[in-house]
Amino acid sequence: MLLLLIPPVAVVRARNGPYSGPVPPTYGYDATSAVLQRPAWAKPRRDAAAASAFGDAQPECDVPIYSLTAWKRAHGRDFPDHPCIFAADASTATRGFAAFPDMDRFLALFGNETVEALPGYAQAGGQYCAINVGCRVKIRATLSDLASQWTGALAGFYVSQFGCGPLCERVLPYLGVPELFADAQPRTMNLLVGPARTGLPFHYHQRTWQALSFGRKAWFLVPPGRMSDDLARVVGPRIWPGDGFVAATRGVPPGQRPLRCVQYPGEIIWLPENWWHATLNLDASVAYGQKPLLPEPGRLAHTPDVRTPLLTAFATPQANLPWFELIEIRASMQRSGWDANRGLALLERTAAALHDAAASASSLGSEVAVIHAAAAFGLCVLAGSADNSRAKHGWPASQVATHTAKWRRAASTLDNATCSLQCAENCPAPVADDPSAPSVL
Ligand SMILES: O=C(O)CCC(=O)C(=O)O
Repeated sequence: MLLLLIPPVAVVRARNGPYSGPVPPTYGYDATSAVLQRPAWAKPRRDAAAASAFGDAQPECDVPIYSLTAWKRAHGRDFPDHPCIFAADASTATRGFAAFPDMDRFLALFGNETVEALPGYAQAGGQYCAINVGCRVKIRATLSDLASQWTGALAGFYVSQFGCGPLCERVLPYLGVPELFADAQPRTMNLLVGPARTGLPFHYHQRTWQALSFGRKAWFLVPPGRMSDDLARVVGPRIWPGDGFVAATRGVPPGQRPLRCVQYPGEIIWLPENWWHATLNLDASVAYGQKPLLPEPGRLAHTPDVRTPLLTAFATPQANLPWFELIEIRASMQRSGWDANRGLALLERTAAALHDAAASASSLGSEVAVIHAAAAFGLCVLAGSADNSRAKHGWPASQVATHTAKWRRAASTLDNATCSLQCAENCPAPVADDPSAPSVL
């Protein structure tokens, strides 16, 4: 069946009512005694002698790896005040861990569910799709149809659900909540399904835990408020997919690159609030988790001996109103009463920074094609935003057109295919060889 390109308004609506499908198989997880007989596929974390998944001589995980049981013994119900991994054992395992040994099994169970998927660059923690422009690059299809094109046209299209839609409702009975988090009221549920090389660009939010059923997932972390301009240029918060920037982090020390950790099946990652994070699936994977409220406000363990060393390499404070914070940029335009000159200047600054960061991709050792696609998408979004302000807030048409034509031309030159998707009929011909190509951008 052909996949449809859909307008941004289509939303998968959650079905109400309890799950009434077949009882999930348990595959060795004995729910009554909570004893996990590790299935054969649940390989141990890693062989100490094995090469790092990041391809350099540095440790594969910069954050502590705890036994959940030992953490609980030491800290009771307090959550860690720093990012960590809880190692796979009976205390982290759920039926989901045991029931989905691989993507084939997951698709056999849930492939008929309709899902929405976006390329990594359009996920962006919602930013680039949240400024009233809409993501034309979103697709809606059954999970099986989507998966059939993961090695082709839809490589990079990732299912990331943070509200519980039909797929999540059917998967939920297979999942459990590890004891440490069982008392905490969840704000939202995470369900992420994708092939290797998918993931989310850097973003941050409230505290979160996330378990992995199968596959390996690389996490990149930057402490709260410490996304410096230099770091941002490498990792392109909100917009560069992990497969765009990962090569640029190879062999570089933390601080000049994010902290990193590879999560393995059955492990849980914990992130306190406001830690910047991005992901890159190293294999096809299914992950699930929750963003919990604390059992009691403020109950984070106080462990400066662990937390402080994780922060020290990131000394530079985060830039004020950085180019990547589109929601903040939009709020600033709103505060100025949608003043056209100020708004266009802000969008121009954002477009220029985006373009400059894309232009430095090759010198940084990033994956140029991936970064250029992301930047092309972003420039189209900025142009769409200016057009919307013309229509809604009376920005002068000729002034807007001068800027948007330039941004769209730059988008087309960076990646014409992505420009055609997001700028659609407004995407001009590329001008790669034009020496008078936009100098501002
Ligand atoms: O698992 C992923 O790919 C991303 C999850 C994430 O970033 C989140 O839950 O906020």
